Amino acid sequence: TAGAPIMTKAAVAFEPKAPLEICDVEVAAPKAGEVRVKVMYTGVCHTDAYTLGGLDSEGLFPCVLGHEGGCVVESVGEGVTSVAVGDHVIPLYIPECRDCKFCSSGKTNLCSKIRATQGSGVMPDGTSRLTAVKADGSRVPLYHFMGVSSFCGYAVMPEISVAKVSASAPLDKVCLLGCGITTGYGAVKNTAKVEAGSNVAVFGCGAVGLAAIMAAKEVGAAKIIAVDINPGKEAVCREFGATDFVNPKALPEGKTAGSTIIEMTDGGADYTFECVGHPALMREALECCHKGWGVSTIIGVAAAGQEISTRPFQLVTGREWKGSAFGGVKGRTQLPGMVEDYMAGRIKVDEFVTGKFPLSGINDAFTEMHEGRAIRSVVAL
Ligand code: NAD
Ligand code: AHE
Ligand code: ZN
Repeated sequence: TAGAPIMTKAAVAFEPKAPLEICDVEVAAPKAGEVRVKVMYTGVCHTDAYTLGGLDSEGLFPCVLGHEGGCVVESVGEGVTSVAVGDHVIPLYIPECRDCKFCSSGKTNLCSKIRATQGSGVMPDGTSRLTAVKADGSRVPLYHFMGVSSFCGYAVMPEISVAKVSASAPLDKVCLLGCGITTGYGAVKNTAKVEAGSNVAVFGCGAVGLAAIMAAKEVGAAKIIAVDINPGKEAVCREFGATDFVNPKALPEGKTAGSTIIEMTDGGADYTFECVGHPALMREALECCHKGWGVSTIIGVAAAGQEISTRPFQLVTGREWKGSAFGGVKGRTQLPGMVEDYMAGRIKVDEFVTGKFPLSGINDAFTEMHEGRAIRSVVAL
């Protein structure tokens, strides 16, 4: 019944660097302005591994990770008007309130409405809706993660944190639009605004990098140079649109990916994207941009405490350093259209799914990622 807590299973991160544990979790009813969703499927993003690895300065434990959900609204709290029970939704780790200074600016997708509480692992009223219930009956309150926590049978979030999408779209695929695909694709189209005929280099070819390659091909980029230390990625990069593949580990002595890209592009790429999260690679991606106009976009998330550096002369001479979160996409406004683009065959989504796992196998999904075998694993709740 609406208003009652629900018992479900979740993969709980009790501490950093430990495997997730499948536990009974009680999910409280949505309060005013909130929705409770049944999570049908979730992707596993590198950011989940990053936070589980203890590298996130905002990481809080014990928590329920996961932020790439494909969900159905189970119940709504008082005053919710934008979605109803039964709607298919994709949770948004960047909400869209359409009211805050950021949403109103027309300049960014970074809604600020609930960012502070979200970063503290709680709902806007300062409390959690998630409690682990142990075999002996003891109760352990859990933190939410990125305002989503999709490694759980049910999740609760404010209504501004869900995008209603077509009910005919398969949730085991479009869950990936909740982060990885949208991020790389949007970084090319919204953040860097790559033009036809440009030379593009993408550092790191996981789901985020491949989505950047896909978008670069769509906009008609000339050269699309994929860079990855995993030689097994070459074939898929070319399928997604890469014209060239550079493995930094297989280059002749004295050459780097950056120097190779500068040679291949007569002085530097017009646009580069860092999709790994390593500050040294961010520098390399900036410095292999073309003098005068090259734009490098940071997408990768670096470990707590790390910083980027370059000679200021790199910027003085016309290179631009940018960053992109969720591809600059305003979720409630733009995600439904991305789902339509997928349904109409204009963007790939199925091709990103390399494996499916039951919740009980979620740690194997992390292993697939760490060992370089996965683009995206999808977990069924
Ligand atoms: P992933 O693990 O699927 O892919 C990373 C790829 O980088 C792999 O193919 C790996 O072989 C490659 N790689 C690793 N080290 C490399 C190196 N030194 N040089 C070249 N390639 C290297 O990860 P993902 O899910 O695609 O995420 C990529 C990054 O983007 C992560 O840092 C993640 O946290 C971040 N991310 C950011 C946003 C955002 O909104 N800014 C959204 C999603 C993910
Ligand atoms: N919490 C980290 C930063 C993590 C981060 O940069 N997150 C990205 C999304 S990664 C998705 O896989 C993001 O969108 N950030 C915007 C935001 O507001 O968090 C830290 O350094 O503290
Ligand atoms: Zn992510």
